[in-house]
Amino acid sequence: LVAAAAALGVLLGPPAALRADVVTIVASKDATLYQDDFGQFANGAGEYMFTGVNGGGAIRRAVVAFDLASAIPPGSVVNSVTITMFLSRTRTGTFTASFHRVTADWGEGTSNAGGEEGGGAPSTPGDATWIHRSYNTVLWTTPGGDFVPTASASRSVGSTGSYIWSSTAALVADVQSFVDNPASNFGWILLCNETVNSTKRFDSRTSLTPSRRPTITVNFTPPPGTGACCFDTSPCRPRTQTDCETQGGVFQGVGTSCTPSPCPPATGACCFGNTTCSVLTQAGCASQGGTYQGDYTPCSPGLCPLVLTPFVDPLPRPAVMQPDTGTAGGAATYTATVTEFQQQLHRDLPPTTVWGINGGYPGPTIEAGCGQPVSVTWVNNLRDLTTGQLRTQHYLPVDLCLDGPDEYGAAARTVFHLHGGVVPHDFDGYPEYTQLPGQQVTYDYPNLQPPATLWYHDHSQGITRLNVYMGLAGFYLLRDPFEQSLGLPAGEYEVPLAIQDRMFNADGTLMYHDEWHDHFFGDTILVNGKVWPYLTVKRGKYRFRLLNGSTSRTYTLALSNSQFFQQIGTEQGLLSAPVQVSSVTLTPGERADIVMDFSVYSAGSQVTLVNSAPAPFPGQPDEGVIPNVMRFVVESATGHTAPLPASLRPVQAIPEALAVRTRDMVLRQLPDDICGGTAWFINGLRWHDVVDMPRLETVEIWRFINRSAVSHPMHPHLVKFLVLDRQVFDVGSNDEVVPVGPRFPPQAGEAGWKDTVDAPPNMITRVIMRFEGYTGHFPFHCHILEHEDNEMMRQFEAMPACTGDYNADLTLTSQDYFHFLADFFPRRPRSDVNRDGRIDSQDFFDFLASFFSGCP
Ligand SMILES: [Cu+2]
Repeated sequence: LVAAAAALGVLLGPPAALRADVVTIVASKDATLYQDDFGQFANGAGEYMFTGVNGGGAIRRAVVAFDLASAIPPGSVVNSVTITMFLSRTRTGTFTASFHRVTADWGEGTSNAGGEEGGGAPSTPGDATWIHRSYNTVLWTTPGGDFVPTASASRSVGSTGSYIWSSTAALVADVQSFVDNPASNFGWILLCNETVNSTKRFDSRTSLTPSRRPTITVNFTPPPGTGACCFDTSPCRPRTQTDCETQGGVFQGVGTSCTPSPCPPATGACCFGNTTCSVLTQAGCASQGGTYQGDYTPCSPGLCPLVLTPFVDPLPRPAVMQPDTGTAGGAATYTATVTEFQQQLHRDLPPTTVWGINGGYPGPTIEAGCGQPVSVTWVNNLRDLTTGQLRTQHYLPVDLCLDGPDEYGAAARTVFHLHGGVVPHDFDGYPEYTQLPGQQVTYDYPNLQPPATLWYHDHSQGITRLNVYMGLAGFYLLRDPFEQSLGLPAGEYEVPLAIQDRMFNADGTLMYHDEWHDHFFGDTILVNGKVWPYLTVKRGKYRFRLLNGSTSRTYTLALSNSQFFQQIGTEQGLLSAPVQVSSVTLTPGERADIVMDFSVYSAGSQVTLVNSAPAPFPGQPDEGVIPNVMRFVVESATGHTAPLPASLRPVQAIPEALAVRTRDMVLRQLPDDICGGTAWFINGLRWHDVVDMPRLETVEIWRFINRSAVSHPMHPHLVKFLVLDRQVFDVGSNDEVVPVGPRFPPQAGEAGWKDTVDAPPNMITRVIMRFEGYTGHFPFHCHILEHEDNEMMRQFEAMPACTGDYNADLTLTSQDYFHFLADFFPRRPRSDVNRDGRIDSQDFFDFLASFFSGCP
């Protein structure tokens, strides 16, 4: 027997010593259950997950699971378990966070909130949400997740950093049950104190920082007959010889252990800037100056970030648009043709497919003179670059649920709005009057308004953000002899700067969300279509027409040396006098006219235009900031050195007493009963709800009451306004807005004629304006393009002045009615005054009755 046993021993090798092994593995899935928004929101693919209660009183719970079966062979005995999480963002306070075993399976979809991720994103199929185990087919038995009431592990979590939940008997029992029965492994749910504001944000398994991903470390004793098994693409694991070889590993012998690993050192993807990737060991990657992406990560496409060096490309100056007839700067006609083409947006980027006007992104600048009409024929000639055929589909993914695409699908529609222009309704770029590829329209711009830094951009219903992102924007500079007599820097010393953020794929193509999101924030800043360019300047003054042409991003612009500069104008023209400032903040759509003096620098100096505005805005300091904008390189030549005039153009205040009406515009995010999730609303109404009918030749005060957490840059078409003041408010017990504290007047740089204004969160922003110009429907909207594309755009009807003379011949005749009706109804199929679905004579009567109501 002894001999037989010895023989058997020789046959099987030495008796397997039952040695403990240790594995650490990253989560295989994770998600956040957001209690708010009725289970419509999720964050399956996000970088973060949340637990605790947010400022609005809504609970968040994180769910996380680990693929233990692939790491721990069946029959193992679990000895100890720890879970490690990285807390990357937190409200002040220390709370107990507890893992509970989840008792039902759940999913992780492709939803990705972006930004700080606190609000989640619209759910995608398979997502776990507050009510769904798998959106939107399988529900939890109990909303908020099905889990064991007793915690398996708890600890307190306070400030940011790495936290380890120590081993407990319950945690060991959980893992043992997962190893014994892998089909029962649904992971854990992480609960935080749910009675107070306690939000904690942890990095998820898709964190961009691999060391911050959730991990579980299990100490276990593998069953007899197993040994270390080495793989090329995953770490050493205990296996039986048969299992090891079946799975493509190299068996190291019964009783061998993975702790320490006998296998060759791990390799993984190593990134070398500009998307180059090699599979190397961590040490090899470091020695070659690369960035290691983690053990066994493959070099998959898009893994390595694009690294673009700032300030290597000269700043492009948009060309001046050349007229077909007349002269640039005077009365003229133009053809502005929209096409698709490729343009190099940075030295190290492959050419990017963009849309532009007359071959340029941004489009060429239209130079115009006050009182000298300009006519522009806007031609939509968007063609697929590869086939040459007129586009039947947009270049970017179109969210078909939004107002506009719900009717027109993914068509590559365009329509141009002259932002800040006082323009008749028919030529204002009404969002529904879009042109398809192959179509064109001629707009007449009367230029009967003071000089201003105007800009043109696409305004197509529901796809404005996509069209502007593709490049459809340009300057329209309106001048008059008075302004030109002031001796401001001109010619080569006057430079328009269109500032926009973008994000690129590795192949140079523009990256944008597939579905509508609350915001889009790019990771690079372009000025006039170049990423982080530089401008060589002479030693003297430059006039910069700053435009924030971004979809969502706000900029607070300053010089890197904190040097002061002069602000001389706002959107709608010059200030009454130059204002010395150290920074200027521009929300999307806002412009500032500034003068910087480079005569104070020595030749060869460099000074950078930097940005410090968080995204979203106003947000938290440093959050989401892209600091670089562009750089100025000072050469030795002397430039424009004439002093600035002490006064510019007087700004005549409108007395508040002249206002005939105050309108409240409440800005809120609300559930969207059409597309699901939430959308942004003005007074809870939508585009087709036309209830605001200001009369021409009257003055009104509008109060933008922002009941949301982000700034909304509000822009009414047709009119210019003055900012009166801003005031904090509380919300009373009956949901009423109660102003508190003082009214803050606008800062000096904002005390001019404007057409777009920052309405900050939790404040009432009051503006005063005189309605002048033209009757008809005009949009007013938030200029965060994601917001205006999803309901934060409505329209007012500018009613005729109480003379009510449509022919302007000073007698009101039946001809006036005919003209008015002919103009009114053909364009407006939805203009059913009675809202009974039919347009009939009763509608005419009702309309005319309201038309002149309120007139003396
Ligand atoms: Cu907004």
